[in-house]
Amino acid sequence: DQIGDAAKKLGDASYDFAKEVDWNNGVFLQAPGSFQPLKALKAIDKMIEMGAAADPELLKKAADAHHKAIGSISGPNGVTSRADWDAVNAALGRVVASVPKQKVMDVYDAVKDITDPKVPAYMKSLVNGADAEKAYQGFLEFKDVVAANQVTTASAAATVPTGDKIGTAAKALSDASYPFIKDIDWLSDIYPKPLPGKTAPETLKAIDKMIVMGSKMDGNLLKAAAEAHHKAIGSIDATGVTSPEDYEAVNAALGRIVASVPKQTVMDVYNSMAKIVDPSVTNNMFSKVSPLDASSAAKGFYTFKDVVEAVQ
Ligand code: DGD
Ligand code: CLA
Ligand code: PID
Ligand code: PID
Ligand code: PID
Ligand code: PID
Ligand code: PID
Ligand code: PID
Repeated sequence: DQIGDAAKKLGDASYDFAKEVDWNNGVFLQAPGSFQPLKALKAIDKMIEMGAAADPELLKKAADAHHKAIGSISGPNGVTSRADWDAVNAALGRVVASVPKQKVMDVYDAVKDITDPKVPAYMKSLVNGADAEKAYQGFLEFKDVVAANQVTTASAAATVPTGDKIGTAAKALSDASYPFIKDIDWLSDIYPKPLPGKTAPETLKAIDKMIVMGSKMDGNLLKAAAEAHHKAIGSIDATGVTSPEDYEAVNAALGRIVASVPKQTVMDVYNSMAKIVDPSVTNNMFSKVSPLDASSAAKGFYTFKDVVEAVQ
């Protein structure tokens, strides 16, 4: 297709730049400017809306392309192969073309709003500047091909199951865990801190398992989960906490996407995360909330998971 061909040209223009970026640099975990959690949440909300509008099949293929690209990483900078670099660009270009232009621009504008204007120049200063400019020129040509292949109307909303066992169980889980949710400091700057003692390649392994799980999920249910998060973001209070009803809808939606993949795929995520999350992290989280609320939430989760497993 045209986007695939254009991605090869983009690769010619951008792979030198890709090789020069230190993908293992911890700076990429930081907010791109001052820490503004509520504004950042707005930007993420725009990404969620764009994700929910995208073609689920093309999202899956993009996830697969990333999984494959992780498998061909080499060298100290963590760069993927030339062929996989091109495949990721092509897959993302197709995702972008599957949503109306305005949804893409809304993400750009919202991210711009939390990005310090000095950030792009700083990024450029870490690589060969001429190669960055060549890559950007390639991106400008690529985006014209994407725009020429772009849909103009958004896809239909997801179908949300009703009266299913997971929906019923989500009510009980939400009642048991909402007090805990209210105890958590959602606006804290602790969450974007690096995991103690873990390198980027180690962390990427666990993220790879999530990418694999995402790719196996039912596309309609994943879209429904994105829509539930978007709605929940719309009802947050000043501390960042969503309403009980929207919280329940998020739990139900997430239970359903978990049930749509094999148990082992879920356990692969859990086990790979358990390897990189030191018990000190969990204990620190626990120390900041009411222990009774946390254990009620945990009990609720362990009951919920049996219902999920039964329909999995
Ligand atoms: C950049 C963009 C990269 C900066 C990286 C910031 C992104 C951080 C994302 C953090 C979000 C949080 C997500 C994670 C959450 C974690 C949860 C726990 O360097 C601009 C200005 C605005 C920059 C900010 C907006 C970037 C938006 C990027 C997309 C958002 C996506 C995604 C997020 C991430 C998550 C993914 C899953 O646009 O951009 C560089 C540009 O900066 C440079 O400016 C451009 C002008 O816009 C353009 O008009 C033009 O002037 C150009 O061109 C210069 O510069 C000139 C000529 O016109 C060209 O023809 C050519 O010759 C060129 O020069 C060659 O040099
Ligand atoms: Mg990504 C984007 C890393 C998994 C879906 N992703 C980005 C970039 C960053 C990144 C490179 C955001 C920061 C930025 O804009 O830099 N993703 C990244 C990693 C992983 C991952 C490390 C780990 C596996 N992503 C992942 C998965 C999905 C996505 C699983 C779902 C399938 N990701 C996704 C989308 C988008 C990203 C939809 C974006 O739109 C965003 C992005 O790239 O926006 C431009 C700048 C970007 C780069 C350095 C990448 C190359 C960009 C072009 C080809 C050349 C460079 C031009 C110029 C020099 C700089 C960019 C200017 C900009 C205005 C265009
Ligand atoms: C400028 C000036 C003009 C020239 C110009 C110009 C540049 C405009 C630009 C630009 C626009 C632009 C847009 C970009 C958009 C990036 C969008 C990224 C979206 C990320 C998402 C992440 C996610 C997911 C995901 C799916 C999940 C939801 C999420 C489900 C259902 C200024 C050059 C024209 C870069 C969507 C993918 C996993 C949230 O206009 O003179 O330069 O860049 O998890 O959804 O699972
Ligand atoms: C524009 C203007 C509108 C019209 C429009 C428009 C276009 C927007 C577009 C577009 C946005 C867009 C985004 C693309 C992003 C590509 C990002 C590629 C990332 C590749 C990576 C590869 C890799 C790896 C990996 C992980 C490793 C690092 C690597 C570590 C830690 C402008 C059409 C709406 C194409 C990250 C995955 C293995 C490098 O908005 O008018 O057209 O395209 O090895 O991580 O090692
Ligand atoms: C400039 C002027 C214009 C011309 C121009 C220009 C240059 C702009 C540039 C540039 C922008 C730019 C951006 C780059 C972005 C790279 C993003 C990389 C993201 C990598 C990640 C990696 C990771 C992980 C991971 C998970 C870990 C955290 C991490 C935990 C819990 C100035 C040329 C346009 C290079 C996200 C995945 C392992 C961080 O604009 O005229 O030159 O470069 O380790 O999670 O640990
Ligand atoms: C233990 C001991 C026994 C008792 C027991 C026990 C506990 C086991 C547990 C547990 C398992 C477990 C699993 C959990 C799994 C969580 C998985 C999260 C996945 C996240 C994903 C994120 C993503 C996306 C997304 C889609 C994108 C890709 C991504 C596309 C196509 C120890 C109690 C049985 C909690 C998938 C969603 C946006 C990456 O066994 O005696 O306690 O918890 O962006 O994909 O867009
Ligand atoms: C298990 C054992 C196997 C069998 C199995 C199994 C089950 C795994 C499961 C499962 C995992 C799972 C995960 C669930 C997670 C629910 C998470 C809910 C999150 C809700 C949030 C709501 C909100 C917001 C929001 C953003 C705001 C904060 C809030 C800010 C900054 C165990 C079956 C495989 C259900 C976060 C979105 C508005 C609070 O593996 O043997 O069954 O379920 O307002 O952000 O303000
Ligand atoms: C213990 C012992 C057992 C019993 C038990 C127990 C307790 C465990 C616990 C607990 C675990 C736990 C975990 C918690 C996790 C909270 C995670 C919150 C994440 C929030 C985020 C917010 C954000 C943003 C956002 C984007 C911004 C960055 C942020 C940018 C660029 C010990 C009870 C089981 C509470 C990610 C979204 C706005 C950070 O196990 O016997 O009690 O709690 O602002 O992006 O700025």
